[in-house]
Amino acid sequence: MTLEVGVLGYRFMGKAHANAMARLPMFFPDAPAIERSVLVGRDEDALEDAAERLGFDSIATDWRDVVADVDVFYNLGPNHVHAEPSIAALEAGTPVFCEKPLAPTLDDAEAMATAASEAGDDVPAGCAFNYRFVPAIQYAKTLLEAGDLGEIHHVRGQYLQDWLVDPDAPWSWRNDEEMAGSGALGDLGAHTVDLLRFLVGEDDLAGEIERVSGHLETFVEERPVEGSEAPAEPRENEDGDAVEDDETRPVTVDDAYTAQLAFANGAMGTLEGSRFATGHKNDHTIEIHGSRGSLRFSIERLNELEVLRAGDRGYETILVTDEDDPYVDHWWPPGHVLGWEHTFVHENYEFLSAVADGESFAPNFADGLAAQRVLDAIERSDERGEWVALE
Ligand code: SOE
Repeated sequence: MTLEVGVLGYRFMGKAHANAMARLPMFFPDAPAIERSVLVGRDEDALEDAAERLGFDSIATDWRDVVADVDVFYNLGPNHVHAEPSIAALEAGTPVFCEKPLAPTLDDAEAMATAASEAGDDVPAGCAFNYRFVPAIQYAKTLLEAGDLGEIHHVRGQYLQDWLVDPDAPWSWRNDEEMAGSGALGDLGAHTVDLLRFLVGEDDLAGEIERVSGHLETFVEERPVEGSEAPAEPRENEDGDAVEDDETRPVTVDDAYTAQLAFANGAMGTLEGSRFATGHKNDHTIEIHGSRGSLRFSIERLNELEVLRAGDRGYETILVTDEDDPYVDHWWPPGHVLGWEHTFVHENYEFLSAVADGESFAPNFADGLAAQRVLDAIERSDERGEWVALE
């Protein structure tokens, strides 16, 4: 059977997932057969063009016409359109793959997780935390699970970008609280929190995150609108008339955040995410220190894992490109490195296989919600100026 896939969104994430789907039959011959059936968006001309480039058979300008008719629905739109279409799809029994953060608000994330659990385990609802699918990260997880690092004391996660350090960088939906929910916190922090949960939260190494302390900052309060990445929502005045674009729009989310975490088993965590880290383009770094060793990973060197065992005088850099490393046998001989886009191929392979087999998939909406709870608590902690416990 060929799975007909409907995809909402055709910009950055639309391209990343369409590329992944196109690679699947070439490199993962046991992946289920899929058809890039329908691409969904609002602007018909832009959609036509994107559907042609990204290999979709047809277009639709209303997701309501699509979610029940396809075999799988991908929600790759801005955060404020994650909840309604995803819930409608799940209510129709259609599996959903939704980009991160799961939703702009905790309420939306809770509603989405409820819809997913009501749809049942044979209707997978995945949250696209693609960094779980880096071979070096999965290798790190096997070391942690084997107890190689011992008792976990410190976890550190930094996600540094600099695309907003220029005050004239254009405004986009990512700068708007209603559309994005939060800024660096949700966009970058969601990845970091999920990776730490994946690496040390499961298997009871560090346990759940129990308390957080957060600090959020907005450095530039308004930005020019022109050339923004996605068209802003059309705005209306109180009488419902369209309002012309201003020259600038306010930035209503954080540009950067920091947080401290306390884990159930006593481990301490520090997090940082910024769009103002000059010179850092997409630098997602994870460090973990245990009683028997430490490890270090950065997405800008995603084929490598640095490992230090107690007694060593420095880190050993392991190139995670051997045939028996996760996913590598599908690609090139050892040493022929993989890139960022491969993480999307791996997650699409796992998700679509789960759909075809009617099996559960992780990371799922419950994982998306768990990350959202941490982000929400970090935001509340910043507002209150005190540590906040997670319920
Ligand atoms: C933008 O900050 C962004 O594209 C994120 O939205 C992605 O999730 C991350 O992988 C790269 O940076």
